[in-house]
Amino acid sequence: MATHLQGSLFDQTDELRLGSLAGLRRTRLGRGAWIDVLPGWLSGADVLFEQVAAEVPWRAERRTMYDHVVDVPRLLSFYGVDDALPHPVLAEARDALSAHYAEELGEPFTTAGLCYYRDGRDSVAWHGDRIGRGAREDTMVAILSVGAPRYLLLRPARGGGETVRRPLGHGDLIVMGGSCQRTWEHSIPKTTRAAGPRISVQFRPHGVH
Ligand SMILES: O=C(O)CCC(=O)C(=O)O
Repeated sequence: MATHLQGSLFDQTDELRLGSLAGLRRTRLGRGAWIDVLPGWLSGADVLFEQVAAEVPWRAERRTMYDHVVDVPRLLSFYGVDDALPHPVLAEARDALSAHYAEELGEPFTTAGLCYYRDGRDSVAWHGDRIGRGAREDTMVAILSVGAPRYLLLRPARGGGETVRRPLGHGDLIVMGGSCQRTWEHSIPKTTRAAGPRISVQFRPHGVH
C-alpha cells in the first residue's frame, strides 16, 4: 500500500526503541474508569509505520447502517493469541505492557487489533470495546499510535459530563483501564485539517474486543 508518509517526517531518530513505562501518568475519569498516558513511548517509529503499512494484510469492512451498507472508514487487521505480530517491536511492546500491568490486570495482553486511518476522513465512531468480557468486567486496552497525530475522545457512556480529548502522536501510548469500556465510550473523530495516515495498534487481553 502507498503510505504517503515521508520518512523522518515525524521522527528525530532512526533507532526503534521503547522507553520505560515508569513515565506513565494516570488520569481518573470517574465511574471506575482511568487512562494512563505516555507520550513518545516508541521512538524511531517511522520504520515501523512503513513496514506495517506495507506488509499487513489490511482489509476493508462494510457494515449495515439503517437500510444502507456503508464502508467502514478505516482499514483493519487482527492478530490473535497465536499469531506472530507483524514487527518484533510490537511483540516487545505487548510483553512490556503485560509485565508492567501484571499485578493490576492479572493476565497478559494477548491480541493485537490494527487500524489504518488513511487520512482525516477515516475515523471510528463512539463505542466501548464491549463485544467480549469488557461488557462485564474491568479490563485494559493499550493503544500504541504511530503516524499522523489524531485526537482520541472519551465521554461517559450514559451521557452528561465532559468529553475528554487526548492527542495521540507518533509513538504515543494510551491505556484505557478499570471500567472504561463499560462506563465510557471513545472515538477517533474525522478531521477536516490535512491529516496524514495513522496506524493504531490495540493490545487487549484474551476475550476482550
Ligand atoms: O484508533 C484508535 O486508537 C482507537 C481504535 C478503537 O477504539 C477500536 O478499534 O476499538
